[in-house]
Parts: sequence; C-alpha cells; structure tokens
Amino acid sequence: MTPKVPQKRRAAIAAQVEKAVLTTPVYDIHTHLYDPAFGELLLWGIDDLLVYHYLVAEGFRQFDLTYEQFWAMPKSQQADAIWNALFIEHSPISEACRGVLTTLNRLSLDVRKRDLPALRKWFAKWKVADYTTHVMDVAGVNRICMTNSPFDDVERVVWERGFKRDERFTAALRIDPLLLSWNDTAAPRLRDWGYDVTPELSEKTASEVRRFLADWTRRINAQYLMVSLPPDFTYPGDNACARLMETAVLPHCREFGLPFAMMPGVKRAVNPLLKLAGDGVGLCDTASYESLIAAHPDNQFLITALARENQYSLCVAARKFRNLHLFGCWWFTNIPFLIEEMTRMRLELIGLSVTPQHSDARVLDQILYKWEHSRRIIARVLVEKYADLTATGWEPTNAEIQRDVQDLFGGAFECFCSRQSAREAQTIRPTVAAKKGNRDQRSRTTPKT
Ligand code: RAT
Ligand code: ZN
Repeated sequence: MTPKVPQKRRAAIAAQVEKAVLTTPVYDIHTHLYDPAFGELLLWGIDDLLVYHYLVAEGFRQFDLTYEQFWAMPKSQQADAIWNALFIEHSPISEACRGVLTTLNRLSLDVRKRDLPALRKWFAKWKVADYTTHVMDVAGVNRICMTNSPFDDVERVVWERGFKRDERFTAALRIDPLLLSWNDTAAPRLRDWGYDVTPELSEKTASEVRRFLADWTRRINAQYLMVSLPPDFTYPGDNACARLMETAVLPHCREFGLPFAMMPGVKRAVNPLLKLAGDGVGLCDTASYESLIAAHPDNQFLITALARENQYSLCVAARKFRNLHLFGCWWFTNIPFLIEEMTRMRLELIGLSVTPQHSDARVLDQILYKWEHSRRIIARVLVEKYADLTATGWEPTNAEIQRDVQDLFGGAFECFCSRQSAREAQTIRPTVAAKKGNRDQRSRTTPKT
C-alpha cells in the first residue's frame, strides 16, 4: 500500500498549490467578450450580469410572465424580474446565480443588503476602459480570446473600419454559418462580399472559401478557427459541413498554422421562445471526431464537448491523437460538480496536456466568478494529485508546481498552437524562420486604426 502523506506535508502542498493556482495569470481561450473598441458589443455591469442567458432560462422556471411579456421589457426590467424571481423569492443557489454573487463579492460590494438600485449606482460610476483593467486585474486574467464572426453584421463593420487593437484581446475566427448553413446563409453572403462561390461545392468554390478565410484570418489575426457542431455531425459524410472542412477549412488551417476548434453537442433552438437561452444538449459521435482527426494528422484540433457522457471517450481519443487538445468545461458542464469530475478525469487520463477551463464569459464581469470558482476546484484536484505523488517519495518542487499551473492556464494551449506552426514549417515551408515571417506578416496585415 502507498504510504499516507503526513498531515503537515499535505497542508504545505495545499498552500503551495493554492498560491500558484490563485495567483497565476490566466489566458482565457474562449469567451464572447470583445476588445473595448467594439463599444456596446462588450457587455458589462449588473444588468447584463442578470440578463445572462443562463439566468434567463432559470428565470422562466419561476416567472408568471409569458415569453412575449418578458422579451418586450427593457433590459433593466428584465434584470428586475430575474433578480426578484431568482435572488429575492428563492435563494440563489444555482451556479449561474451564485456566480453573480461571487462577482459582486470580488468587486467588494456588499451583497447582504440585496439592494439592486445601490448596485446599479456603483456600476454607473465606471468608465469601460478602467473597468476592463480593474476586472482583469481582480480576476487574474491577462489575455482574453474573443469569438469573432464575419457573419455578425454589427461586428463585421467594426473590423472592416479598422481600429487600434487592445493587445489583451486575441481573436478566434468563428465560422458556424459557413459550415452549418452553406446554402441558406454563407454562400449568398460570400457572393455579396465578392467571393465567386456557387452552392455546389466545386474546386473554384473551395478556393474562394479559402480566400475568404485567409482575408478574415489576416484581418483579425485569428489564433484559431472555431465552430460549434450539432450532435448528429458525422464524418466521413456526404454533407456540406464535412466537405467544406476537407476542401477549405482544414487546408486553410494547415496553410496558416492554426488549430481548428470544434464544440460538439449543441442542439440549437430546442425551445426557440427562449431565444439565446433555448439551446439544448445531445451526445456527439466521438468516432466521427476520431475519424476526422485521424484523416488529418497535419491539422491540430481543439475540442470541448457539451455532453457529460462524451467527456470520457474524448479523453481516450486525446490519448490516441497528439493533434487533439481538449479544453474547458463548456456551458452546461460549467458547474462545480462536473468541473471537478472532468478535471480529475482529464488529469488522470492525459496529465497536464490539457486546458481545463475557459470562461465562455459573455459579460466581462463574469470572468471574476468563472475563474474564482474553477480555480478553487482545479486547486483541490491538484492538491490530491501532488499528495499522491508525494506518497511515492516524488516530492514536487515549488517551481514544478508553478510550471504545471502555468501550463494549465494557457501554456499548454500555446504550446499546442505553436506545434501546428512547427509542423507547418516542416511540411509546407522549409524553415521555422519562414513560418515566423508568415505570422509576423499576418499581424502586420491586420487593419490599423
Ligand atoms: O455558453 C454560451 O454562452 C453559449 O451560448 C454559446 O455561445 C457557446 O458558448 C458557443 O460558443 O456556442
Ligand atoms: Zn462560447
């Protein structure tokens, strides 16, 4: 039997791990936040916290209001309704409710008074630029990856106009309509924007889609491409999604040295009356993802799946494919019970080659609670793991613990992304230096101010 770790030694490990986990800055690799230059697209403050779609779904379980009545209200009234239903009339114990309270607590606001007007007054004093810095400092988040869709009309014009980038905000090119609504949305839009595509996926069309992806990759300096996928996605398959992946998206990712992030398992609009809050979950077919990854060994894939039941087979897939990196506890899995289970399972099956969490924040302030809650769980699991090592006589040093935590909070992700670049340098271009030149050129071509 492995010897037990003395209580004192365990307490010392816990102190070291907690310090590292609570103080190491995070690169938040998937959010719906925006560089402040996007103005109103960057949501923040108490009303946006309260009308978060996770809370809207919970609110409707308590409201007497009809869907129409709720959606007809201005934002502040919707926030009042959610506050009353979920915080005043019932104790706010769900993860999304608790999140609002952790957020306020991290901002040093007194939540005991249950005084929504006073909270609104406090937020009204802030200017967005200062508030962004304040929130990022308190949350210990130093970089935030946005989700950027050329198909979003409000967002697209900001990119086309050009602006001075805030270096703390990186970009990810989101392409759901391209892969999931080719005929109805993407093909006509691309044609409007001057790309010579046809609904049939000819060679010419694939090359025009690649031109579109190249333009947007350069314009936003994308760090990766991403898509959310329905449970019934299959590969190989004779569908537009799989064919566009093969003929345009994956060749593009190889050319630019970028990973392709897939988020499987979302059933869009299960209840359309709930709008953004109306999406559901379904099991994905892990074998399809294995086939896709196996067929493209020169691509790097990031995956976060929505269904709890897919997490185990994906961990096993990650053991088989070095070009697959798992990340985050996405959306409905972002609750303490599942974060703990998933983190423990991932660390036990794939060690530290994983990014255990992303925030998916839609409101800036949410990074305060999402990271606070996850950090505590990650620390708890790590303490257990290091204690197990100590029991064998392998004493983890402070420096080793620090290194490991940095990997979990963005280091492993960046290393994974740069591996794609290195591979590209070997297979497509002659030297790493040439690749670096390509990256520099990409940043240079990002439109300025
Ligand atoms: O978590 C969420 O806010 C969802 O609405 C989705 O946006 C999801 O994260 C996604 O990226 O599709
Ligand atoms: Zn998201």
